[in-house]
Amino acid sequence: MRTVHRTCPLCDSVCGLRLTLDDAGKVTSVKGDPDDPFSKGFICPKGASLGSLDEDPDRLTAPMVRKDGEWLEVGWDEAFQAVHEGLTKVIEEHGRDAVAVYFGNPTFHTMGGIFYRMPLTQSLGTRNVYSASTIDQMPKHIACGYLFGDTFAIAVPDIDRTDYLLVLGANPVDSNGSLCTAPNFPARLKALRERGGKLVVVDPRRTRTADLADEHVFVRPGTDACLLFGIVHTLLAEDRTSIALDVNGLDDLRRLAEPFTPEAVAAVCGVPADVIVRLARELAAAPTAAVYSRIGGCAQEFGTITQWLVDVVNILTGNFDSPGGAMLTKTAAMDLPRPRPYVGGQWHSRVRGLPETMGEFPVATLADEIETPGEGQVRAFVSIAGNPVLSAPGGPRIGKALAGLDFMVCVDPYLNETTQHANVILPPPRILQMAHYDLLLLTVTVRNYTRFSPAILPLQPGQMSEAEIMAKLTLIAAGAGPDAPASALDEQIVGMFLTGATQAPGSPYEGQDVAELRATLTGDSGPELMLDVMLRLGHYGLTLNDLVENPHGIDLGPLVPRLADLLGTESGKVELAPPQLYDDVERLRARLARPAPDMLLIGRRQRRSLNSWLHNVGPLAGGSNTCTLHVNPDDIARLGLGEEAVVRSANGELTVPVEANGSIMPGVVSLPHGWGHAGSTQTVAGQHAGVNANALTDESVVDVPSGNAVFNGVPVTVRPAA
Ligand SMILES: Nc1nc2c(c(=O)[nH]1)N[C@H]1C(S)=C(S)[C@@H](COP(=O)(O)OP(=O)(O)OC[C@H]3O[C@@H](n4cnc5c(=O)[nH]c(N)nc54)[C@H](O)[C@@H]3O)O[C@H]1N2
Ligand SMILES: Nc1nc2c(c(=O)[nH]1)N[C@H]1C(S)=C(S)[C@@H](COP(=O)(O)OP(=O)(O)OC[C@H]3O[C@@H](n4cnc5c(=O)[nH]c(N)nc54)[C@H](O)[C@@H]3O)O[C@H]1N2
Ligand code: SF4
Ligand SMILES: [Mo]
Repeated sequence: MRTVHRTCPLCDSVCGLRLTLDDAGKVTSVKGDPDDPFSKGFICPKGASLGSLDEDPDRLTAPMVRKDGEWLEVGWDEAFQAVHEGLTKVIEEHGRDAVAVYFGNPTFHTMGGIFYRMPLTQSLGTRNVYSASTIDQMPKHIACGYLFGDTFAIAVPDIDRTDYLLVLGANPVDSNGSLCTAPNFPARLKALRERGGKLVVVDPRRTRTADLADEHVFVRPGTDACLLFGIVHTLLAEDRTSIALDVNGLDDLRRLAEPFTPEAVAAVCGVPADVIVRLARELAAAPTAAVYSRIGGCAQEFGTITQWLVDVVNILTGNFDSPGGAMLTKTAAMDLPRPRPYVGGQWHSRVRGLPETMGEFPVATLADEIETPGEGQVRAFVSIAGNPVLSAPGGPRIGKALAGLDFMVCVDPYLNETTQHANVILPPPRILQMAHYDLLLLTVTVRNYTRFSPAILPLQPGQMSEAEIMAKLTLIAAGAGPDAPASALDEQIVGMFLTGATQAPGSPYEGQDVAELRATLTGDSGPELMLDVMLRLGHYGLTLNDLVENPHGIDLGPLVPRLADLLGTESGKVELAPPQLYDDVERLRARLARPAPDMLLIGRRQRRSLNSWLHNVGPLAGGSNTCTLHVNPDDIARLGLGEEAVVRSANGELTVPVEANGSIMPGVVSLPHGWGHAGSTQTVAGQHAGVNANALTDESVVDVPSGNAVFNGVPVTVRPAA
């Protein structure tokens, strides 16, 4: 028996875990790590089943190649040879844009995924780059790009010190938080109230987060932008602003907010005008306050305006970049390099002409690019840690499109709804065999904090680390062939990092010798060496070794104001009313006049689920973790619904079990996503298949500025199943 510690890699909360293993390396218990200064022993049911997940017998253990419809286990050499042949043929015959790449959510929870995302993208040299960002948080990036010139100037609510928290479209008690890394969210929310603060939740469902709040406000899905404009309008009209930053565009903001009086937006949002006015006054009057919004305020028709106005309210009330308000994390690793100021729409997608954002096209147009013939048609697909058939809007259509490709390769531990269409699947090893560092999630922590976890179990003969798999793919895409060693690429990347730092004016490494610096680095893999450089160049001058010596993590103190480090606008000021959003405000104004459809569909994250891929873990299955349609009892009576209902949208139709639920707003139904495993070879998931909610969502509708998918506020009709 031995006890080991590592960060949980599953969600954004980065909880420290304490695991015990037997001599054979089998996990015998998983508990929260009480010595982690940030998570302090917190654990959720998912983290607690990390052992079952890690040891899932359905995880792939060897590379798989599909020949004549049969899956065969092969060696790595043969697998990479097949990838080389498949990709090279498409590139030679149709050019690099004929290869599309997709990075799914777990890409950002593994070191191999994060550190090789850029190298792989660059070596593929295609414009067809897609990621889970455009089915998730792209509106937030774009809003910050326009406001602050920096797509990563994403502020988090200073939840441990704020006096007033307004949560719009997030349910952190079930999701454990997102773009706001705060282990044990429930305790932090309770503490807020215990110290006399106020918590308000705006959501079309009375969620478990709302249950902890002082006040819950129902909002009609997709109308938060109107509601926030009503708040902005009130703050400006009543002269309740206390702007503490150097801003541009206050008059333009006033003009844009003019039509959105509380009275004008009330009917659209379903929120009474006097409530909107009161929320504005409370936000202005609170000693400190923060507005926080996630998927409900991103993956909807006006996601970018919503996210923009979230920070506008934070700024107008004097609560941006100051303690107790919305603040920017000061990470241990150096800030990731990115172009500033942000410029979007540098090129456009071939079929629908949708603008590129942060170098990506919207996942909502992936199927168009695969299906539509012509110069630049996508014929090969590289999927890293993604399951777009279940997770992207119009998912079933993506499945059909993938089936018609010339070549497809996936890096994924499972044979699932997406990877079944691949020619080659390259499985990463077990979770406990991977070192862990949350390069991205640690940029949005509510305290400055860092933690690195070395691999707990060694790789066995015949296994390959995810980093090495990614490096090999990168080399193949770059034309170096299937036999080029991964280590050569690692050294090249580390060398580039160091050379850049020796040449950057003001860098701690300016003018130093690259070879000498390289000799000081430690780390057991390419990503670890890269991390060591990023830590050494970071804000605290830490090294990887410092992190190894502190296996429970290091508390780096409360958040401190740091907008000045990140602000990248041309004017050097915060752009309160970015001209790039004017057209979209017009689109929103038109929304004010649009009649509400009879029923609107929203999503629902389940506590013991994680997008599409934890449904095969026995201890998490069943109970509340099933795929049902939540319907308000009044709607059940009005529509005469029985045990099952037929839900129809512009895109598709599903028959689903009905679950009466008084906490959902009348006129709204909720279906969780990530289900639809019928016919799956995954034993447990196949038994609790559920249906694919994204058969109903519509890829032809996007949040215009970001191209983000619309999962919330989808017009549907609901009728009893025959
Ligand atoms: N209707 C609706 N749809 C939604 C949402 C919604 O709210 N409503 N939410 C959206 C959001 S926020 C997101 S982030 C997306 C997620 O969209 P995706 O990332 O496309 O989907 P996931 O279900 O997270 O799929 C993760 C894949 O990674 C694999 N995987 C797991 N661990 C590893 C690993 O360590 N390495 C590798 N290489 N692969 C691994 C899993 O087997 C699985 O195939 O879904 C979106 N879809
Ligand atoms: N248990 C669990 N945890 C997860 C995940 C999971 O699948 N399961 N996924 C992870 C991922 S990838 C992400 S991105 C995060 C997401 O983290 P969250 O955004 O906190 O999670 P959701 O449950 O999607 O919360 C969205 C909330 O918005 C509400 N909503 C829907 N439409 C609207 C609207 O138009 N306006 C408003 N105001 N509210 C609306 C929904 O009812 C829901 O309560 O969670 C992460 N954590
Ligand atoms: S909250 Fe997230 S990080 Fe923490 S134990 Fe649960 S799944 Fe893991
Ligand atoms: Mo997500």
